[in-house]
Amino acid sequence: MKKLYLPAIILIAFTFSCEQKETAPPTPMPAVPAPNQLAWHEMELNAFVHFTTNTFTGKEWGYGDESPAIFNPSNYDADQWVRTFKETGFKGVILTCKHHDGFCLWPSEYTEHSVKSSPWKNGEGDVVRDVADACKKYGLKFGVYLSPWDRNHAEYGTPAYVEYYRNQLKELFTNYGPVFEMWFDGANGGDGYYGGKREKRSIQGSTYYDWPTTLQYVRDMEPNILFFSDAGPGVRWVGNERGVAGETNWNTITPDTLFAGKAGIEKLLNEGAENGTHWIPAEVDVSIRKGWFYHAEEDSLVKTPERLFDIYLTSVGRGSTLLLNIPPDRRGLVHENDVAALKGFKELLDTEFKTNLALHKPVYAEKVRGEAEQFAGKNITDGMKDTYWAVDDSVTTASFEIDLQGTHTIKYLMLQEYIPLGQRIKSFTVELKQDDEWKPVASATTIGYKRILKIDPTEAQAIRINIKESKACPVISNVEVY
Ligand code: FUL
Repeated sequence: MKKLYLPAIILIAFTFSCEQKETAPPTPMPAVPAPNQLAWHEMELNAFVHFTTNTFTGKEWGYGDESPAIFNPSNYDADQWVRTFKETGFKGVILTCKHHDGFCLWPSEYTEHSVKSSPWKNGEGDVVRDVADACKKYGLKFGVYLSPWDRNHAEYGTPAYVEYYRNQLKELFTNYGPVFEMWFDGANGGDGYYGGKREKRSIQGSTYYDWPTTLQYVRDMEPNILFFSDAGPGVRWVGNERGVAGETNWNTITPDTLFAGKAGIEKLLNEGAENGTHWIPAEVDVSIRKGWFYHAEEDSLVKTPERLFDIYLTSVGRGSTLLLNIPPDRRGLVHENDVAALKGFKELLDTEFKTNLALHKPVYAEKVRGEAEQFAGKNITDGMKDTYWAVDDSVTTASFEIDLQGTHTIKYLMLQEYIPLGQRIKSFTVELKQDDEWKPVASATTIGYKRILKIDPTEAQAIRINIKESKACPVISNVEVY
């Protein structure tokens, strides 16, 4: 009997000694993304759709007295919108189910101010249904914008309106889900139609809506929902509508320092806070046109593919998600000029980022966490998002080189931290090897989910990244070179 036990004892001892040698992964930073935030980062490109009576009046903010009779698209096709977004690389759609004018794009049972009072489809139409269905058909995620400010509603400013708002959330979340993101717009201009009173109404932005109760109400219906507002809690506003995230862009921020509508915090929203207590990344919302709604006079002002590409670099390329607004026209179609711009943008992305010159190329990292294979430099170029290179806890400066195996012209460099462990890197530099000389070509600050650097086209055989400053040991999951 004793003899039989011996191999088992050896095996246990061996396993135990292996376990002893195993190097533990870096401890996560105090703030890390929740699973729904991580999934949101990976979407990168979402479409925003602004459509309501404004499309027919030419306004940007309807007063609230617009007749539902004017909402009557002649050639409406929500399938065309979502198909276009799918074909041009978008992963989600957020629809203005109700903008500030209060007109509802679905037949809400709580108001007559909706598509059911419009001649369009004899009052039987439902834009929210069509977009949600098209999203399912094309495999895009669906999100809703329901303006808290309502210039039509007679009871706006009283507790009864807050109940109305929650009832509408219930309709949207129970009938049209799943919903991945909920957009709470902070805008409130005060004056409006308000059931015929035509007056100015002021609310206390930080308390009137009792957001904690409303958010919990939504979470009970959609546990994975991500809330956008100036202050999060899921995703924060980037602080401008120009398509520009901070060159330094921390995903962390301290929510106490913010609340929707608070003035003077644009820089904080734009850059985040290095020591922020919560993971609340910035979303970059910008329109393909001058306005958020379609206006025929802006047909010639649609952003060019090159401009959209630049915006991509200052949003996705700075670790944010781009929410690009593409407003349908009075026919109820994405206009030809917008379709052409989106196709051109997609072509540019496909051309500029066609061949990753670093994929599967050798990586030399002088420091590796515990000398362990699991954290080796090769993880940076293996094309897998869940493997990463890391160094020992005490190390906050480190370099690695990628051998490009031949001479290539380099135009872009893309880096990704392994953000499930948090955002760490504060600054880094890039050098390219030409013949036997290392030449500095770029320096930058944060990386986060993704950082893309555009560099003057330069011939090189190798690339070296020097991490100069990091909050904790750097953890890099991916580097691509184009
Ligand atoms: C702003 C709104 O006032 C605009 O009309 C638009 O909806 C934009 C996305 O957000 O706050």
